[in-house]
Amino acid sequence: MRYFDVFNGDADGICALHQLRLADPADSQLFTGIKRDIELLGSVPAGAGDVVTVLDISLDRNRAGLMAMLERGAHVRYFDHHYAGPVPSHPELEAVIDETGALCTSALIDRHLRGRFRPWAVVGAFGDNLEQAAVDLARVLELDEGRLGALRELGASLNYNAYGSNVGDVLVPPLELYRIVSHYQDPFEMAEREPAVERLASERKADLLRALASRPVRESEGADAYLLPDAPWSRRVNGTFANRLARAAPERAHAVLTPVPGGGFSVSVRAPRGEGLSASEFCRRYPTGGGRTLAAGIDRLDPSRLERFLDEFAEAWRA
Ligand SMILES: [Mn+2]
Repeated sequence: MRYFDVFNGDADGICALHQLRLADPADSQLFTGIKRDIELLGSVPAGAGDVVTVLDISLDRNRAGLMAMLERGAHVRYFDHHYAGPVPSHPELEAVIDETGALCTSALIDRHLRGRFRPWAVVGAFGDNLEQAAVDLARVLELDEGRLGALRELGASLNYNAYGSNVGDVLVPPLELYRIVSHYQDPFEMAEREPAVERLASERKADLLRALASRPVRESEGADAYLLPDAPWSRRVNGTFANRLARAAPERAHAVLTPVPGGGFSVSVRAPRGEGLSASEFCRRYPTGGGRTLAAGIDRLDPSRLERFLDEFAEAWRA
């Protein structure tokens, strides 16, 4: 029997897998990528007798790969909170999917493990910008503001590393970042003494300062859209900047567009809190769009559709 772990290379995906493997160590083959590399299951050669664990990547975007490995006889455990579409019913598939927008994959794993590695679930939730979920998870830990802040910063830094249009844009390849994380039992220790974390935090802050100097390219009643310059730093900070904007003005919608090599734009969308159109509903109107309730994205927006996108985004959440 072989084990395959397939996970999103962001904070939530990494912290979800780390909790699982702290509880149940296995010599597994790892498959991951940057945020936009989510169609991962097609390349996993699992078959009869193998166990595949899939964390924090959209089932809808991996449906073909999932069905193929189930047909080959693999057993699949699937935990996620992105838009899934219809979940196939198959005796070899265990799926825990939560699309309410309130929980992240690290929180689903925390529930599965009855809170055994709770501080890592808090890191994953902060990484996904789910402030309320993170604070709720942290309550039983009775952390002071400084310690809670350390987990928030660690989540933000791990998450920041996952953005970029290719592995060359990011500071640490996601697989390597997972391996670094996997050496730490205690996230506070990692936050304090891991050089990679220190580097990610300082680069994140520098990139964010550059982004915060930009003005919206389109402002409307309930929505602001930003267009960052064509540079690796702006592709890295795209999601971090969108999260910052959403925290500063949660009642508004935000879009951050960044040119990508080869043409077009990568887009991060944050929906206003509360009822109404979700970010993933909006993004799925475009080819290569998808995500979750409050945070979603478009992997590549065709340049010819830029003006129309800005109009449609301005209209989407008009009061
Ligand atoms: Mn997630």
